[in-house]
Parts: sequence; structure tokens; C-alpha cells
Amino acid sequence: MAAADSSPEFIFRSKLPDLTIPNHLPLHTYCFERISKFKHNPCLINAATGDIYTYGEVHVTARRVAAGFHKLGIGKGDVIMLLLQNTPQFVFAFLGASFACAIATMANPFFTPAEIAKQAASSGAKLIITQAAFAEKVKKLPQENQGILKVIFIDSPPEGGCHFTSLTDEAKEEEMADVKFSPDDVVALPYSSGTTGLPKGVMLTHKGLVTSVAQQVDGENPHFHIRSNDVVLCVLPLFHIYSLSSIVMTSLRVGAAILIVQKFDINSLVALVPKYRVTIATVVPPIVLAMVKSPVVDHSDMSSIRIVLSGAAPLGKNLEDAFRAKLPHAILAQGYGMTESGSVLTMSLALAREKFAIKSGACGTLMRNAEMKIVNPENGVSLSRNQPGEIYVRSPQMMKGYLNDEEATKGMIDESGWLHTGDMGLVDDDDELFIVDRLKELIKYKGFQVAPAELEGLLISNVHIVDVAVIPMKDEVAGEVPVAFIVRSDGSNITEDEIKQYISKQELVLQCRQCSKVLKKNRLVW
Ligand code: 4UW
Repeated sequence: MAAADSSPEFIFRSKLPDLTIPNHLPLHTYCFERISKFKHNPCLINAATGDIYTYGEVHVTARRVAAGFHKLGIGKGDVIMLLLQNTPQFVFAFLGASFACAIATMANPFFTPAEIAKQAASSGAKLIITQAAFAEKVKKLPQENQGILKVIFIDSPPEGGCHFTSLTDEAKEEEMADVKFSPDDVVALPYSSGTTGLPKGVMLTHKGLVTSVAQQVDGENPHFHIRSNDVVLCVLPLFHIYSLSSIVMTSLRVGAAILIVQKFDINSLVALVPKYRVTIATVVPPIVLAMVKSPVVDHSDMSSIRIVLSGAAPLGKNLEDAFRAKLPHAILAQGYGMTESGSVLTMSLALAREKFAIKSGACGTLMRNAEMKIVNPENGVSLSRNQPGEIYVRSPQMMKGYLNDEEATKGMIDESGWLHTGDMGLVDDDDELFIVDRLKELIKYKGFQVAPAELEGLLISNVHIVDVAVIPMKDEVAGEVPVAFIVRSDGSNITEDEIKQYISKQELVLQCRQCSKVLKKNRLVW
């Protein structure tokens, strides 16, 4: 809604001074700018194998991957799908794509084949990098998806398949293509449903991501003070922008070690923390809950943890207080972000080098070099402090837009450049943001997005169903779970169980990006 013309604008800014951000640089150049200071320090630690890669090794490997992409014919603007759990190869491939001026689209490997196929087609992916565990899903990609040149496996490829080492072993760093770079080039293409509808490709540029990382860790008094001797837990999935930006890119910039963990399990977590002396745990509310509830935490050495950062979903004040009572030596802080906003928007200033006092329940304070407004959703009037309204933000870190969807882009970013988050919040007298509600159609299951429209689309395609509405329901462990209200078609007696079974056996049908034709089931041969 447009702001009412005559009313005053209340624009909030960070409590920290703005920065000069080198967002003319490519993302990889910015991240590795200070590498000479920590070339021999650990960069990636693979918790599954114990393998450690130094900064020097990660830098060389990423450049070799970029050269390997070039040899495969993947170049500027080409899309590479990363269908991976958390592994060092995810980071090599993401950085390799950045060096090659290509675009990484990250997909949840636990998606159904239909969801993977949709993202591969919509993004126009030319290459898929995955694991043997997901080979069957990738095989089910339709043969009509001609754009896909190759599937590469980071572990055991199926017969005739290609291994990740073929990228790095057969190419030398010097063989990287000489590409013409622009800061507005897209480097990451995560998918998000935003405020409405189906998942869409979110175009995040080098400039936007450099800005976002700088807003967090640069300056005399960094908002998020990560140090080169920190060990940062990376258990949140790398395909989500929270993990990629606020764990990986921030750590790379400052030279911290990133402990890559494939899957959250409280028992392995309490073993990993003392083993690697984890200092920063970046988590989502269900992990905070598990840490509070689990008795194993009481008997484990958690003394190395100095920061726990929670975000991606609401963290209740009671849970925050219970966590502080359990791990009093650690700073528990919240951040709030969104895929479309190029990630983090607000973060607790308890994480700054020179800390500020914070309140339980607050989602932090606006990042530097950004503006925020709180707007009455009924009449578009900008509100002053302590009044709840829709959160609008404007900053160079925001997305360039949705891929091939101008209309949806216009629905999210208005003509004055304000991004309408679809979240309701208020800014208090100390500049802290409190999120109070959500206006948009989005369900957050354990911090993961579930688009109601996607579930509704699946349900309505069943002949026994004539109408459906999917909404979130509060859940103590997951935060929210989807609940569907269904109107059966005349004469149908379909049961709840039959509907659940129908959902679990989804048909593989997708829209072809080029011709909008519906493609039928088929197989891709590699
Ligand atoms: N409290 C309440 C929160 C909160 C929240 C998000 O999946 P997306 O698109 O994106 C994210 C990104 C989170 C994030 C990124 C970087 C970062 O440093 C950080 O700090 C911890 C967090 O979640 O979902 C966006 C939607 O998720 C909800 C909110 O509705 C938002 O629009 N959300 N964070 N702290 N709700």
C-alpha cells in the first residue's frame, strides 16, 4: 500500500555509524580479501570425517572448481544447482561458482523429485552437484529438461556418473575463464515463496551479499563480532541463506573456522562442542529448545560457547530466559532476516564488539547502511516507535528481484525501493525490533519455509477435493506445522489418511520454463 501523502515518515536506522562498503568487489574477492593473514588457519572442518581444510586450500580448491566449470562449458550467468547436505564441497562449489561468475541455486536435498525438478527447470540449471544418496531423485528429472549438461557426485557416482574430483583434478587454477564481472551480477539463487504464492528464484547479487556480510562483520565496532580464532558451528543447512551468509561468508571474511555438521542431533552436538571448542553456535529456535530440554547438555562441557545466535523463526521470551539460565556464560542473541532481503535485517547488538544491553524477546537492531519503516497495513501510514505495523526495509543488500517474475517483484519491492517484509513488528525506545505477527502466507516449520500455496496446489489437484486452505498451527517443537482445511467433492468419502498418503506420493509434473508446457514423468540419463 502506498504511504498516505501528507503523513510524516518515521525512518529508523542503525545505532552504529554507516560504513564504506567495498561492494564493487566480487563476493569471493571480498570474502578472501584478508586471506594472507590466515592462509594456514583452519577454514572448513568436516565433522563427519574430521578432515580440515585451511584457508589456502579452500581458496585454491574453489578456483580449481571454477576452472573445472569452465572446462565443462559453464560460464558467466550459467546456473549450477547445489543439491547437497552440509559438506565442504558445498562451499567449494558455491565459491567456485562465484569465481566463475556463474550462479548457484541451492535446493533442499530432502525435497521431493517434483520439487527438485521444478527448481531445476525454473532456474535453468545446467549442472547439478549432488550426493549418491539423492541419485534416484535426480534420475527422475525429466529428460525434456535438456538444459542439464551433467550431474556431478561428491561421493560415489552411479555407473557412468561423474565425481567432483573430476572438476578439481583435471583443471588448474590458471585455467579459470577470464570473465567480465559486474557487481550487479547474480551469484546466488535461493528459492523462497516470499509473501505469497509458490517458491520463486531470489536473485542475490555480488553487491548485495558483500553488503550483507560487511553490515555484519566490518567496521571498528562490528555488529556481529566474529574473530579469527572463533570456531563457528554450521549445522543449519547451507542451502538456506541464513547459514550461507551469517555463518559461511562472515566466517570467511574474518578468518574463523567453520565446523560443518550434516545433521542436527543433540547427542552429537554436545560431543562436537568440546571436541572442537566451538565458540559460536548459530541456530534456530528448535535447537535452542532441544538444548534447554535435553539433560545431556547439563553433563557436557559447553564452556567454549560464547555466542548462540538464533533466527529464522520466533524465539519466545520464556525459552530465551530458560536458555540463559542453563548456559549463563553464553550470550544468547536473536537475528531476523529474509531470503529476499539478502539475508539479515536486524541482529542483536549484544553481539557487537562494544556491546549494548538487550531485552529478551527482541530480534535485534537494524543493520548499518539500511533503513526501516513500520507501516500501518490498513492505510500505509508510517508509524513511530512502539506502534506495531508491517516492517519495510530499504538497503543495498536486498535482492535484485525474482527470476523471470516482474509482477511478484513489484509486489514485494515498491516504487520507492522499500521491501515489504510481510512481518509485523515494532521498534522500541532503544531501537530494538520486536516481531509480533506475520501478515504473509508463510509457514515456518523448524525455520524452513513451507509455502501454503504449494500444498494447496497439490491438494486441489486431487479429484476428491474441491476446495482447500492451508494455514500454520503453533507447535512447541517445530514452531509451526501446516494444517489443511478441506472441502470434499460431492459424493467423496476420502479420509484424512488417504489424503496424507496422496501427499506423500506426489506426481512428478512440472512447468517448462521456456514453453510453459506441462512435462510428464521421465528420466534423466547421465
Ligand atoms: N523471529 C521471527 C525471527 C525471524 C523470523 C526470520 O526463510 P526466510 O526467507 O529467511 C530467514 C532468514 C533468517 C536469517 C538470516 C540471516 C541471519 O543472520 C539471521 O539471523 C539470525 C536470520 O528466515 O524466512 C523469512 C521469514 O522468517 C521469519 C519472518 O517471517 C521472515 O519474513 N523470521 N527470522 N528472528 N520470525
